[in-house]
Amino acid sequence: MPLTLVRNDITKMDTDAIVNAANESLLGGGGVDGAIHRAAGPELLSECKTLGGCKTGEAKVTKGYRLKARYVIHTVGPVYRDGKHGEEALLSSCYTNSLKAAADLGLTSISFPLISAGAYGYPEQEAIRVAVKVISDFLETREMDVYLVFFISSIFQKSHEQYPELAEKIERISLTEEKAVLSETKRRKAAGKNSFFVYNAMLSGAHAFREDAEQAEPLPTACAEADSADLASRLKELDESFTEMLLRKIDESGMKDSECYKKANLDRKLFSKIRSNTHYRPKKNTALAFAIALRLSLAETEELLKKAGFALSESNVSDVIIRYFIEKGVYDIFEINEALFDYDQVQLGA
Ligand code: AR6
Repeated sequence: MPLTLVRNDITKMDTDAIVNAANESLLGGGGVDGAIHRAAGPELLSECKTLGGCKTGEAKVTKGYRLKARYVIHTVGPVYRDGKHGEEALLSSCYTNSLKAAADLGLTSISFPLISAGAYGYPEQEAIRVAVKVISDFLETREMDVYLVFFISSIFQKSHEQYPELAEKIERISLTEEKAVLSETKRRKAAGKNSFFVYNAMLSGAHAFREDAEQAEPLPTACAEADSADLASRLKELDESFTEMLLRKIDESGMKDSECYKKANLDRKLFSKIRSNTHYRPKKNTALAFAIALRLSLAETEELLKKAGFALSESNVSDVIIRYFIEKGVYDIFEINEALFDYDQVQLGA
């Protein structure tokens, strides 16, 4: 799960480290800094007092005390003036130095808040762009589960403004879904059933991808019955499998395996499992992540999905978003994931 965007309070994140958007004194403050100190307890401030502050763009490590995270990595973002005072370079080095500190400690997971995007006034969309760029560059060469944690959901409205045609398509689906839910609720009421269905329907919409568990398909076994000879011979002539098509497409693209799974926002372990099993059955979002990494056309994406037993639907919000980006020729998985996140959909790869 290399980079995942989540809505949460960072103090609740169960990762090896969480990052604090601190100030140069490291003696606490408001915003995320205040929340982390409150949740970690007074021992955190005692340790911070021994560190002698921290310069803007740098990072210092303490223990996590009462937090779930074992470590807090304190970094100091720049105060935003007009974007012409080295703000981007300083903000980038906050992420780079925090990731480096985590890697030096041998950590495998880390959560970041949106550094500088609160009291320090960095424009939110710009701050997101810098964060995603530095983290994804880092993940090109390192393995780590990185979470970018958004506290207030309303700040993440980029997709609605940036892709108005997409917003329209999704609105149409939502209206159709709403109508279906309402009429099902009416029907259930008339039949004296409870409205649990509504809740369930909403959940299954948002988490549709999670339901199709990743698994190895059982190998076809020989059929003993004489009248199943035809079936047996068909099974022997199975078409190219998902794994076979994936490996072929990687070869054709000239990419290295590691380049491909990193572009797909996937980790090495999952890729090795797929590589070593010709009949591997991936989750739908894993298959889609590879389609994006390999810059497959819509037809090729459909073909790859079909091999894993899936299709792109016109009435599913995630599918409409992914189809939209493929049609536009946008194959940056992080840009697509931002839109999926914005519409409360499960992200690709992660
Ligand atoms: N979990 C996740 N994100 C949070 C949380 C939380 N609990 N609380 C706030 N945010 P800010 P800065 C988000 O102001 O801009 C402090 O006083 C918030 O919505 O905390 O780097 C320090 O001591 C925003 O998106 O940090 C410094 O003096 C992001 O975290 C100064 O503020 C950063 O907002 C640092 O300012």
